[in-house]
Order: sequence, then structure tokens, then C-alpha cells
Amino acid sequence: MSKPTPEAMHQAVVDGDIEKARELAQAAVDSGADLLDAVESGFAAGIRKVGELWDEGEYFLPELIQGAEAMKAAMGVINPALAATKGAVEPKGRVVIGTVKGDLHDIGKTLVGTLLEANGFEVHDLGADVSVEDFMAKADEVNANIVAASALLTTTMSVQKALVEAVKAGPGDKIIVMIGGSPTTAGWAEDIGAAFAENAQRAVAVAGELVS
Ligand code: B12
Repeated sequence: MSKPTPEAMHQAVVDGDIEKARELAQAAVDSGADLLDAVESGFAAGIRKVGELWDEGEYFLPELIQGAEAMKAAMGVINPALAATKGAVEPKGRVVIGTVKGDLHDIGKTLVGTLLEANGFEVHDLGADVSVEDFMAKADEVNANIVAASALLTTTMSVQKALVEAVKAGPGDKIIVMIGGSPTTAGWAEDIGAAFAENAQRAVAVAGELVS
């Protein structure tokens, strides 16, 4: 089985070709390709291109949704394969993860959660559109060390701030808030008092540092 090229994976998402994206993801898994690289240089690069085309007025909402569906189909194959590489028995730490209230973008968040899990963290994924109250309730229930919050819209980044404030007012130092998502930056994280990672691989490294 030959490894699919990044260009082919990129193109499948740009074309919104769900079947092709799924097929290429399966080929990446079956051929033993580096799955993170397949995501970053292939499928994620494709969905970013879709975002650009949408920004430029080349693509409209149906194409954006179709591209996202193709990306999700690929991740539906890749995420379980990544999670299966999991090794550690004793969890390194407990993470509650979700996309903040008002925000439905869940592809990057799911990738971060999957990779944390594959690297020995116990991960509780609350999905998308998660309120501060729900983050806090789950963190309390599972005795979390880290609450990880994704925001992809400039309008929903404020919920990350509200989450940090709720943690400060409640459990305090017991829980660290880690944030991410394309509009967020290290500067924003510093301003609100959260940890930051720009991608899923860095999120694993940062989470490791936070619990050590
Ligand atoms: C796919 C997509 C969608 C899909 C989402 C499908 C889904 N289930 O997720 C759909 C079509 C539904 C969608 C809808 C909308 N979207 Co949209 N979408 C995108 C797009 C093209 C790609 C996002 C993506 O999946 N990237 C791939 C993943 C792998 O990358 P990522 O999310 O950045 O995640 C990585 C890092 O950021 C980081 N990370 C992410 N989360 C976290 C969390 C933590 C804790 C950490 C540490 C790290 C981390 O690690 C990840 C992996 O490396 C972006 C463009 C872009 N460049 O981001 C626009 C974009 C985010 N969307 C945008 C907009 C405006 C919308 C809509 C408002 C459109 C509309 N008019 O209806 C709606 C909003 C709906 C809502 N309420 O949420 C704008 C946001 C603009 C802004 N500044 O706010 C963008 C930037 C497009 C643009 N250029 O204008 N969208």
C-alpha cells in the first residue's frame, strides 16, 4: 500500500470529496504513514485553503461545509488510529476539553484531545458549544488538572477569558486553563492568564509541562 501524497489529501478537502478524503485517510493509516504529518501537511492544509477561498469570496457556505465534511471524514479514520497508539497505563493527568459556547468548530479541538489521549492523558471531551458552567462542572466531577478550551471565532474568544475567571474564582491553582484555536495567540493567553499551544503537538508538550 503506497502512502498518499500531501497534495492528494489537500485536494480532496478543497474539492469537498468526502469519499476520497476517507479513502486517502485509510491509505495513510494502512501504509503506516506519519499520521500527524498527513493531517498537518495534507488534510488541515486543505481545510485552511478552503477557509482562504471562502475569505476571498471564491467559496460560499456550501463549499465551506462540504470541505469541513471531507475533513471530518478523514479525521474519523485518523483519530481512532492515533488514539490506538496510546501506551501509558497510569494517566499523566486529567483533561477536560471542549470548544467554547457559541462556537461549533470542533475539528482542531478533537485532534488536540485525541493526541493528548494518545500521549497518556485521560481526556474528557465535551464537544462543541460548551458553556463555562459545563466546563467547570465536568472539571469538578473528574478532578481535572487541565481545562482545555478551543475558540475559532474572534467573537467567542471572550468565553476563554470568562473560563479563566471562573477557575480563578473557584478551584484556583488546582486547575490550569489551556487555550487554543486559530485566532488565539500567546499574547492573548498571557493577557487572560491561560497556557497556550498553537497546535496539537505543542498542546501535548505544554500539557506535559503543566502537570509535571
Ligand atoms: C471548517 C470551518 C468551518 C466548519 C466547522 C466544522 C466543524 N465541525 O468544525 C463550518 C462550515 C461549520 C464553519 C462554520 C462557521 N465558520 Co468557520 N471555518 C472553518 C475553517 C475553514 C477551518 C477550521 C478548521 O477546522 N481548521 C483545521 C484545524 C485542524 O485547525 P484549527 O481548528 O486551527 O486547530 C488547530 C490549532 O488551532 C490548535 N487548537 C485548536 N483548538 C485548540 C484548543 C486547545 C486547548 C489547544 C491547546 C490548541 C487548539 O490545534 C489544532 C490542531 O493543530 C476556518 C478557517 C481557518 N483557517 O481556521 C473557518 C473560520 C474559523 N470560520 C469562520 C466563520 C466566520 C464561520 C461562520 C460564522 C460562517 C457563517 N457565516 O455561518 C460559521 C460559525 C459557526 C459557529 N457558530 O461556530 C471564520 C472566523 C472568522 C473570525 N475571525 O472569527 C474563519 C477563520 C474563516 C474565515 N477566514 O473567515 N466553519
